[in-house]
Amino acid sequence: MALTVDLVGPAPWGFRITGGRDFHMPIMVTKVTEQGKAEAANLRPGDIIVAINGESTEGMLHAQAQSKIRQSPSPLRLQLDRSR
Ligand code: LEU
Repeated sequence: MALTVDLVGPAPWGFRITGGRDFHMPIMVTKVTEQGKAEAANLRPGDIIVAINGESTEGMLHAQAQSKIRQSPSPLRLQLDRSR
């Protein structure tokens, strides 16, 4: 299922990611901190991040995705693909 979440900042947002072009894997949420901003926005481990503030993550290196998330203004808008 495709969905969009808006995280109310500022950073830190309270989640971790894995993947990226350099890992030949999609950018995926691995950990959501309890009572953090990501949890408040209902971000979940396993969510695939398809776009960051409207920019497709396809072809993004891991460090590039991290940097865009860290430096995002508020809100941080993530387009997600959630399998369950
Ligand atoms: N750990 C960072 C934070 O919670 C996000 C990461 C994807 C750069 O702000």
